[in-house]
Amino acid sequence: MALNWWSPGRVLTVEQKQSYDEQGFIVIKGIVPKDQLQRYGNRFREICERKDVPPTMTVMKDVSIAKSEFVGGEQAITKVQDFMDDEVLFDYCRLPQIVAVVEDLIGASSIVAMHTMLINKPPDSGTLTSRHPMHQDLHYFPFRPADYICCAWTAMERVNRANGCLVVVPKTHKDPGRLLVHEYPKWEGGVNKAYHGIQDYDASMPRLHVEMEAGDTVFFHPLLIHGSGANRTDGFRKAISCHYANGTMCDYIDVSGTSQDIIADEIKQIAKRKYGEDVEVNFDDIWRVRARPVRGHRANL
Ligand SMILES: O=C(O)CCC(=O)C(=O)O
Repeated sequence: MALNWWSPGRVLTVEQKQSYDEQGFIVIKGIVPKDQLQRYGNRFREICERKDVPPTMTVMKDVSIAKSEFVGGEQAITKVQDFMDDEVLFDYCRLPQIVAVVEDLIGASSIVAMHTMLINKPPDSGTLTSRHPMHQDLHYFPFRPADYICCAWTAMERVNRANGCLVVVPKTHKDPGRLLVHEYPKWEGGVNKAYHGIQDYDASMPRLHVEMEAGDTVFFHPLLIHGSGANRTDGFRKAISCHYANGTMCDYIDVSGTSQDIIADEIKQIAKRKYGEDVEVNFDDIWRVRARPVRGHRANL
């Protein structure tokens, strides 16, 4: 089923769909209610205190804090990843208003939540490690086609340049080079685990700071170049996100021998540490374990 940008969606207008197709992203204002954001925030703080953390979840610390003396609570945690087995946080991925927009962008037959994150950007400790290098999310994924994958990223509080809002380079999802080569940036203060950036990133490309209010959501294409700046405020900048894929149109591909080898190896090492060094892990299976249908059946993924 080819995507049709010329007819209105269930919730999006033709203009909104075409804007996503042209720019690689679209912001929908006020789509997640404040009481839901509060629930997710409260649950995040419980997870920071290690309360009922599902075994499949990964809780990541900021590199500058991981190396230093003990810092507790939400000050130390940069990201909670793989919350597909968390009753409260996974509610975000099932929100009908989010799923309806995703259906309009990648097709309605089968929608699978593939990758879930709650990103907490604590006040930068002075090392600038709270930055997220410019990257394309497809670098992390062994499934295609890219046009049938979409991220929903919801601001949990006001996000702006000061606290490190998302920065995007519009239209880069259409570039002929498509998926670029990524590596760890050579930052003096270090960089967080698995935060790869584009190797030869051209900083002269016109970028846009996506300032949003709490509850606003940006939906973006997995080839769109994006990242985020340092949090130079005293507050925590939180966002919750889910990457969805169309489970009928997408299927796994073998990424070995491609520029994705570097991330596939790293993710397999992380999985081995979690599930046991003697467990042979395959990159597709790591994603199969994460995948949860939120509409229709699971199909290929
Ligand atoms: O929330 C952020 O600061 C950036 C998140 C991001 O781009 C990602 O995790 O891929």
